[in-house]
This record gives sequence, C-alpha cells and structure tokens, in this order.
Amino acid sequence: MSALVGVIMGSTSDWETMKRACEVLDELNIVYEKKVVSAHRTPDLMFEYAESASARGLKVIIAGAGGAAHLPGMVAAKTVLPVIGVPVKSQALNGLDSLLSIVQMPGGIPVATVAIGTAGATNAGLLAAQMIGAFDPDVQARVEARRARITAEVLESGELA
Ligand code: RP5
Repeated sequence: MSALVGVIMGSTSDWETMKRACEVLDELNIVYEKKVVSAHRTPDLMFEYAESASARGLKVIIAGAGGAAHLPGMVAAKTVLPVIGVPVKSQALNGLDSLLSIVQMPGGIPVATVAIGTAGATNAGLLAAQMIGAFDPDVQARVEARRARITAEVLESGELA
C-alpha cells in the first residue's frame, strides 16, 4: 500500500522530535513515508515533493522545522492537501521562533499548527490519523481504542494509594 501520510522535516536534527509522529503512525498501522526536505537547503526538492504529493496518494503532510521554520508554509502553498506544522524546539529561542513562523500564516493558506516539540509531533501523528479516520472506519476505530486505553491508564494511575 502506498503511503497516506508524508512526514517531512527540515534537517536530520529534527528527527528526534519528528520520530514521535512516526511512532504514533506505526502504532495505528498507518502507512507513511519520511524524508528530510529543507525549504532553504533543498528548495527544488521541496516544491517537487509538495506538487507531487497528492498524485502519489498522500492524504496529509506533517512538516516539522525549527528556527525560521518556513517549510510547512511553503509546502502548504504548493499543495491542497492538509499540512500539519510541527514547531521544532530551537536552541536559540526554545522553539518560540519556530512556533510563530509556522502558526502565523496569512489568511488563505492554512497550516494546522501543533505545540512546540515532542508533544506537538505526537499530536501531529494523531491529528493525521484522525483526518484519515474520518474517511476510514478501521483507522478511526484504532484511534478510538488508543483514546480508551489512555483514559483507562489515567483512571488507574489516579487511584493513589
Ligand atoms: C531548520 O533549521 C531545521 O528544521 C532545523 O530545525 C534547524 C537547524 O537545522 P540544522 O542546522 O540542525 O541542520 O531548517
């Protein structure tokens, strides 16, 4: 089966964060592809990736970047697939730069922006799964089962001795 989700990131240094999105997709048995695509180091690859994404069968793109994080917005400009932006925590400004770069898209080209860092990457994986689940009952059932498991774990751990 061809990949439904494209997970891209600006640098190999983003992988420690972005692997959380991939772990969720693995857990929910959703086929994805992962690749380093840099807006400023490999701009031609970025355009080619975004322009061909829909025809290649992708349904959602998760794009993570840090600093002047233009990758999610630029990819969103070249595809009508939903793009989820993950602000990677930067060293200089703790990811606030990444967050603002990704979230402040001018009206017309949306990027669904999640939290800074690993929590955001996890949620990006879940959000992509929920988007696919809206049209695929099997995927939706797996997302529901994951939610139920987390709820049960919290209820159990909340019973303090
Ligand atoms: C961005 O610059 C990447 O997304 C990464 O978060 C940041 C730093 O990249 P490296 O210098 O570690 O390759 O393009």
